[in-house]
Amino acid sequence: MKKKTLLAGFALLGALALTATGCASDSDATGDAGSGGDDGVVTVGFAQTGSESGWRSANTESMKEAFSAENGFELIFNAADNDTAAQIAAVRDFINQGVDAIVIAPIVEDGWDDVLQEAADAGIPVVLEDRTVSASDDLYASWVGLDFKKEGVMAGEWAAETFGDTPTKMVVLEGTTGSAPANDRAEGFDEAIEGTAIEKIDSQTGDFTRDGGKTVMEGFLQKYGADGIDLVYAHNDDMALGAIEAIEAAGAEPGVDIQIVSIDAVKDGMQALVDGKINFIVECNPLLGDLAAGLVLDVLDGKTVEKKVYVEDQTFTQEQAAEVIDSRPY
Ligand code: GZL
Ligand code: ZN
Repeated sequence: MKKKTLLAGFALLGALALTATGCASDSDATGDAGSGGDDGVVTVGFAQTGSESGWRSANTESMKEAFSAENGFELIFNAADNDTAAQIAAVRDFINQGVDAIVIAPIVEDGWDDVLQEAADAGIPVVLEDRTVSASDDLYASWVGLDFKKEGVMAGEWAAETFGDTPTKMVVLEGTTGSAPANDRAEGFDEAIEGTAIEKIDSQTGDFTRDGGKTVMEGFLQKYGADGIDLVYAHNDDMALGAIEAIEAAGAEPGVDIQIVSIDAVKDGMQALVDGKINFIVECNPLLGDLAAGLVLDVLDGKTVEKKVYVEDQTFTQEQAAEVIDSRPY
């Protein structure tokens, strides 16, 4: 499937913004303002993963700003505290409430077929944002997010260039087990370091949380000693920040004795990069709200939409982070 770039995404957004304006204000003769109920308000149920990381907070803020009352929406928000069963129950609740559309950031890839089929049977379109599902793409209208495998490749390419043929012992702090970013970031990174002297000596989930990263890193340090670890690959900044605490508590210098490569580029992660405690970060853009809202309006207005809308990412060295940190929106 041809990937849409961010630029095309913004073009789409421009068109959609017009639709949105038209939609919210156009109440035609029958009083039906198009896609919304008879008051023209589009009611959307949003099933968010929870509040596990700085990235998640920025994503939630972006979604709430886009699905706002002034943009013609009534948002019913649910954060599932990283609990898949609770998230599926929230979606079932949206269906029972008869919302106009449902948006989901699915905690894990599997287990979505039944509830997505129920939404389809109820005639309620579903748009996925951020993470993806393994269910057939006939069961949702569109997905907007990031290329997690590419993020893993970019992190792995940095590691390959930095360590190359130097024997390197690496531990991995994995994201939430079964989630698309954890699966794809691992796959991309492993492909990128094939043939190098980087050896993955251990890998464990820290569930994308700072505490999780700290606890898992403490375990690795007890098992291998600070001298037995050269590199940490963290699937997100929050776990990297937890690992930094553990490494410092063990009397080692993060970014020097043990290098760290991470993904997200949230403010705290970028600060650690500037401070030399992280060595390289791959961005994962959380600002998906406007694109998701545009897709919802387009789908409700019967327009054809791309099945996948990719937002571009970038990467940061310590020097680059110092240049941009004050101007970044999250
Ligand atoms: C990635 C997103 C991940 C972030 C984590 O798009 O799903 O979940 O990398 C967040 O910080 O918890
Ligand atoms: Zn409309």
